[in-house]
Amino acid sequence: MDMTIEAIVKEWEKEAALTSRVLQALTDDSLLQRIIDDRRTLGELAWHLVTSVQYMRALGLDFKGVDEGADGTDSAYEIALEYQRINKAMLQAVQTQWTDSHLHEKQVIAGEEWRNGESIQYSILHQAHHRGQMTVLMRQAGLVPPELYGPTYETWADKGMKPLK
Ligand code: NI
Repeated sequence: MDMTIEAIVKEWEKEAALTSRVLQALTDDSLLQRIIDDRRTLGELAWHLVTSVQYMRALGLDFKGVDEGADGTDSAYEIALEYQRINKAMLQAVQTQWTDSHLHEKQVIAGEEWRNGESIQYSILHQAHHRGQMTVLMRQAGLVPPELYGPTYETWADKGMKPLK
C-alpha cells in the first residue's frame, strides 16, 4: 500500500466495511457467546473493535471517542452504529488534519518507534485478526458469518458448489 492519505483511507474503508458486515450480522443474544469461561465474549470483541479505532487519537488525531465510561452495550445494533460513527470521525480526522507527510512521522508506541502509516496498517490487520475470532464465535452462537475474503460454507452451497474442506 502506498503511504498516502488517499491509499490508506481507501484501504481502511474497504476493511471497515468488512468489520461492519460482521457487526451487523450479530444478534443481542449472540453477544454473550465465548469460547471458554474466562475469555472475551463476542460482544466484548465487537466493542473492542469500536474502542480500538479510538486509539488512533494517540497518533495525534482529534476526533470524538466513545462516551466516557462506556464499556460496551448489550445491543448489537448500538455497537454496529457506534463503530460506523467512530470510524467516520477517525477517517475525517485523517483527511482534514493530516497530509501525506504525517504518515511518515514516527511516534513511540509501547516502547517501539512506529510511523503513523504503519500504525494505521497495523490497526487494519488488528481488525482482521479479531474478525476471524468473531466468525468462529458466530458459528458457535448459531449465526451465519458474512462473506469476508471469499465464500463461506453457505455461499458455496448457494452457488451449487461443494464447500471446501
Ligand atoms: Ni485486540
